[in-house]
Amino acid sequence: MKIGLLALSGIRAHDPELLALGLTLPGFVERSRQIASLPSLGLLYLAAMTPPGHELRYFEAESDRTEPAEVYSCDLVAISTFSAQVREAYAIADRLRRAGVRVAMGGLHVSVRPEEAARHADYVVRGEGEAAWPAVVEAAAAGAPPRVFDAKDFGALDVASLPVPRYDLLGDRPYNRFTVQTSRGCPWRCDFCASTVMLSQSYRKRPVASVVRDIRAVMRVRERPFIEFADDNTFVDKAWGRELCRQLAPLRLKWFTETDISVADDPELLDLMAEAGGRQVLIGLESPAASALEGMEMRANFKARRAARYTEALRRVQARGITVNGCFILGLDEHGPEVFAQVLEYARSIPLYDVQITILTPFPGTPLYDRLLAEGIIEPERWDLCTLFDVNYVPKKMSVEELRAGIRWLTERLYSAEETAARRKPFFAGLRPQPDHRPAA
Ligand code: B12
Repeated sequence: MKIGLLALSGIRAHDPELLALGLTLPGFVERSRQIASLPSLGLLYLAAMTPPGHELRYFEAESDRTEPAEVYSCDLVAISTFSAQVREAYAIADRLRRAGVRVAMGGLHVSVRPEEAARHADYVVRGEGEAAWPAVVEAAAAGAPPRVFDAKDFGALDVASLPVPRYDLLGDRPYNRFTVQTSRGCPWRCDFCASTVMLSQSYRKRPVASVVRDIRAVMRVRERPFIEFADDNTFVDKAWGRELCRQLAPLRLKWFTETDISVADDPELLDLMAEAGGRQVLIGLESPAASALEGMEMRANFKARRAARYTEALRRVQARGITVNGCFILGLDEHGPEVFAQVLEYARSIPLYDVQITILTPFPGTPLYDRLLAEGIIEPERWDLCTLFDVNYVPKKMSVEELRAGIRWLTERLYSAEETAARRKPFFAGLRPQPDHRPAA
């Protein structure tokens, strides 16, 4: 068969006023450009698991979010879904099926709404796709009837046996970053989190040698790549993290990752991260007021317990030349209209190179979604609004309009050229050797 892998990339947001603002603000535009064209790692993993004897092609949807004409020449097309683009994905799937092309769908969204996806796709996979994919290919080749496959029926996935993603299929598309996974899942369970924890609850680290092997495969496609680790939380295990960095150092990479504030507890790890090419870590600080963090992380109340020590921790990371992108969520239960000014003030008071603000988003499948649905304060099935920049629920202590206006107000201030420069200045100053650290003449 001819198998097409169709990725829907790019950024999604609908609030027209926020969009208009974003397009003019330097701090905002910069991050969007960096990430807008990451390839779909999930599809590259499926490609690597495809049984021999089939022809494989990787496609990106067009900039108007329609499918390229060549996908119609495929016998089977695999589409990966996030909630925000799932309606576009369904529309593409419907058109392909009308034209006689078989469609398989997987990814975070359809894993939690398989019955919805089954109305648009021949084959739907719940959970991590690697083990189920050969069975999907076999079903499509045999013209088997539509079916929902559950990863659980194919046994526990051993991350040590993951193949090298087929980066070679990306051809010479102009990606400015490449994704590699070092781990899957996260030991914490934040009620809003809609990342890999949705596919499999367990936290698993990959062997460091496999990560290095995959990066070498990226380097065959791009000699000096910038790597974005597509992990939920990279440095949970500090000893493993130190070993990872030791083995990354000789590759002379630059990389970005998401982790939690506990990296700052381990000075040796921080040194090794810097030596290994760590450029930025994205850390969820979530809220300026610790009270809003109470109970958010449901296993050990991790986030609320840490909040008091943020400043010192962030300083330790940035002193190594690794920038921190601190993330705040707006619209938590405890947040009233005063939160926007509080975040502005707080972000100014702590050492951060970049700031990310997003709106609390109940994604389907999360404990947050179920809670707000039970309370009757969510717009059900408005998946298009699951962008992190749009509002699909009624916050507890402010109106929807106050939340929308507040994020615009904060966006304008946090991402202005002056504010961005002022925020970054201490970072660069902090890198200069301090007088007491200079070697004696
Ligand atoms: C890289 C990334 C992107 C890239 C995606 C590139 C691409 N073309 O796919 C870019 C930058 C484009 C992106 C955009 C967005 N993203 Co994003 N992104 C990520 C990130 C950091 C890693 C995803 C990843 O690579 N995972 C690793 C792979 C291996 O896992 P996977 O994709 O889930 O694939 C596995 C299974 O799902 C399954 N599978 C997947 N597809 C298929 C298909 C078939 C046929 C089968 C059988 C199986 C299968 O098998 C795979 C292997 O096990 C995650 C955060 C995180 N830490 O996970 C957020 C994340 C996925 N993004 C998120 C969001 C909200 C967005 C945006 C809406 C943001 C915005 N406002 O624009 C947009 C979505 C727009 C769009 N185009 O879809 C949310 C999604 C939540 C949700 N449930 O929908 C996440 C979880 C972050 C978060 N804050 O919660 N993102």
